[in-house]
Amino acid sequence: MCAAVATSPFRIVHTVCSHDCPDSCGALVTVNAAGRAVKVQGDPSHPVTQGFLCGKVAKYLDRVYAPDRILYPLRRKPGTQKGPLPRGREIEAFERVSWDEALDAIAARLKQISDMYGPESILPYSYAGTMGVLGYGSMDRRFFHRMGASQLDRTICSEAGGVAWNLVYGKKLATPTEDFKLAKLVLAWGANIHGNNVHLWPMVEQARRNGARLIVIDPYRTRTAALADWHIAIRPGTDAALALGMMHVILNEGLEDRAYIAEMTHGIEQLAARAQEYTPQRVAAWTGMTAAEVEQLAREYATTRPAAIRMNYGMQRSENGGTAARAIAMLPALICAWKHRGGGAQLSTSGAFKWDKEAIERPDLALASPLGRLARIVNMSLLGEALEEQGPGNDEKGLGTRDQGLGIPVHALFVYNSNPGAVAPNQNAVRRGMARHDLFTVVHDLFFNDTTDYADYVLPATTFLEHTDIQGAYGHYFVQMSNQAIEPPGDAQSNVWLFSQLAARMGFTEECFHDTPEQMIRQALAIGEDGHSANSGMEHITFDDLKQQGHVPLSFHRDPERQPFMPYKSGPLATPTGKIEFYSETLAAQGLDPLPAFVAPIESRWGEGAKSYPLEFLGRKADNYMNSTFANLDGHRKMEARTSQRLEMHPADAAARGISDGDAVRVWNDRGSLNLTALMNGSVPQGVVAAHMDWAKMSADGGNVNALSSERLTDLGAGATFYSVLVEVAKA
Ligand SMILES: Nc1nc2c(c(=O)[nH]1)N[C@H]1C(S)=C(S)[C@@H](COP(=O)(O)OP(=O)(O)OC[C@H]3O[C@@H](n4cnc5c(=O)[nH]c(N)nc54)[C@H](O)[C@@H]3O)O[C@H]1N2
Ligand SMILES: Nc1nc2c(c(=O)[nH]1)N[C@H]1C(S)=C(S)[C@@H](COP(=O)(O)OP(=O)(O)OC[C@H]3O[C@@H](n4cnc5c(=O)[nH]c(N)nc54)[C@H](O)[C@@H]3O)O[C@H]1N2
Ligand code: SF4
Ligand SMILES: [Mo]
Repeated sequence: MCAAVATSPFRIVHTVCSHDCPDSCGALVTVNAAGRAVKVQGDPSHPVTQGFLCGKVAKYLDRVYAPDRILYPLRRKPGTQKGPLPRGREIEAFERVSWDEALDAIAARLKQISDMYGPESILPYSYAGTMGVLGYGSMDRRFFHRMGASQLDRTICSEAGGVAWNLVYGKKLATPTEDFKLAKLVLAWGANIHGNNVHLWPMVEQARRNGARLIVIDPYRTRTAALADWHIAIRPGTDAALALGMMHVILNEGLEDRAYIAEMTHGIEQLAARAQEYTPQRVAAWTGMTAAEVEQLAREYATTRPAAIRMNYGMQRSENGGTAARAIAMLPALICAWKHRGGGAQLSTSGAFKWDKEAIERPDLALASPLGRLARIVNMSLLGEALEEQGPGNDEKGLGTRDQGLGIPVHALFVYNSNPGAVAPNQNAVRRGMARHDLFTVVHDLFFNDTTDYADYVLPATTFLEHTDIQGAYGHYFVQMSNQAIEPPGDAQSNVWLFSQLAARMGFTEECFHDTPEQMIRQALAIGEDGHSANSGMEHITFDDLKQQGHVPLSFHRDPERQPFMPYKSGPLATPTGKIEFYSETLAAQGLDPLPAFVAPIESRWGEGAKSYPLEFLGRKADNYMNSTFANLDGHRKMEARTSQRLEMHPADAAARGISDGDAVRVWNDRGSLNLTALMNGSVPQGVVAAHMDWAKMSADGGNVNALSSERLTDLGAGATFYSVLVEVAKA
């Protein structure tokens, strides 16, 4: 792909958009003779990218060449306070140092902390700033395992739904994205396709041209909902009730596929008994729908072939979101939507990518750490608790985080690929923790943000144009090579480089710390003597082919027309019974309900807290940012201006509080408070208010939506509950 026309002064390099998005687009970067990227475009030969990028990444050079990119390692000036710094003037709190100085000092401090408090007092904090296999988790994992640092349970996004899906199906496989074009009914369930997963949209449009209907189940009127045939503005956290109500109707009306159920599933009798409790009337009372609507949805779903559900992670960031996802995941099994090409469901395709994780992460290195074993695990969704409750003076409370209770306070926080100051729940607790004077904090990122304000060292990171990586996806079935297109600006360095350098400074002598990105890509692919990958589904892939072709489908998706991939059409599955599990012995053994049930979230209109805080708050993602990424760029902010710093309200809730459109309002709960401007645009049902994620430091009062979110965890997977939040609102 690096081939260029002989006479052209331009090179075109195949890269992969590494942002945390299901689409993992193939992106072609045009580089001029001076080595500057001049254009980024979607790969037209990639069947899912189809030659276009989303609005955020189409403007990517604004990010790559942003004048405020961090270009050099920085050390906090002595005497400066940790905490919010005025935007644009962050640099005043730091002084430039060389990489050598920074690496020596960081390694020395980490050693000291490890010796004094034990290595588990060091907490790495990372998520999916890059989804590249190397950048997401490779040299960093080796480094922290070898050191004996705490392990991080990466629960902030998709754990509840992931655990739920695996309980039902054993493995995260899904209807191929391209096949949605064959559906006659698409149910977007807690899935903002147009905003978050835009490369599915052309498939949905094609399906609709062939007569398909699009139904959106989302409390918020997203761009997707606005374009739907039917938008069901379900009340937050009530999806399990709706799914069970649909089962009730399907089973009572005999719309299920009995042969498939008998052959492929486990526990139908128990599920049917449970579903009997969920009459359309009861479901209507919880969800805010009418009983007739519940019936209509169930009938339409069960009688249309092929029917495809795009469930995304929105509905599972709720207290009982695991069960909701589990119940929804069962629907296609009940009617055997998996039997028809273009039917089924997609939560994630990630289970199909079998990288050699042992080789790239090297958990065995933990045996060489001072601990001599794998370290404790800290849940990233409890960062505030982990930092606050374990701080000095709180030691008598003892025992670590809720996860393991090892009783070792966190003394060093190493942040990369994430911006916890903006994205982690209970922001005020997180920030109190990060402001601890005795906490040593390193942040590796591209811009000054809500987290760098608390750093002792800020290190400059690279964009996907500036390093080499390999990537899978959670919304398609292609392995892709991302080639380095340009030199990093200033002294910016990749994650792989950073952790291999730090390993040397720590005196780690294992060979693997010298591995180059190419060697690590070969390890991830488990390239054997014959040049082919030994990973299941990748056996046909060679390093050179991948390098040359840019993207290669997984083996089962090579010839979709003649051999379409239809997961779960036949068994056996990777569940304990080998079947699709309606009833889970695994959950029963843990003392949990083996069947799905609707339990109202504690933070919902049915909870005690609703007396003081009667409104359900959705702190949602912005269509034009990627979580907190891009919010610092003017062009992206302009695209987001309509809803930026707004509190979207239903006119009845506003009127009850004497609030008019455009009024300054305060929204608060026990955890925090935000000042926003009321916006009545028909986006939310009564009882629900919504605001978009921004940088805390971009707002007048220095907080974002996570000032309101809680550290309560989901029912399955111990994930974050960003969408189970109660608030009150008043005119400011
Ligand atoms: N533009 C853009 N794209 C993104 C991102 C971004 O920030 N911006 N983030 C990326 C990331 S990290 C992820 S994980 C993916 C996936 O992202 P999703 O999980 O799909 O994203 P969300 O927008 O959080 O949730 C989808 C929808 O669920 C709705 N929702 C909230 N609560 C409920 C509920 O109780 N029930 C139902 N039915 N719906 C509910 C929300 O209003 C939202 O419109 O998107 C990725 N793509
Ligand atoms: N209220 C609310 N909170 C949420 C959500 C929500 O919907 N509502 N969504 C949640 C979800 S689903 C997720 S996934 C999380 C996402 O949370 P994060 O993973 O923290 O996502 P981002 O905000 O995109 O921050 C990623 C950071 O990594 C940096 N980065 C990018 N590439 C690299 C690299 O190669 N190296 C290094 N060192 N850094 C890099 C970026 O500049 C950016 O600052 O947020 C969660 N928080
Ligand atoms: S953010 Fe998603 S849609 Fe946009 S370019 Fe990246 S992978 Fe594609
Ligand atoms: Mo996410």
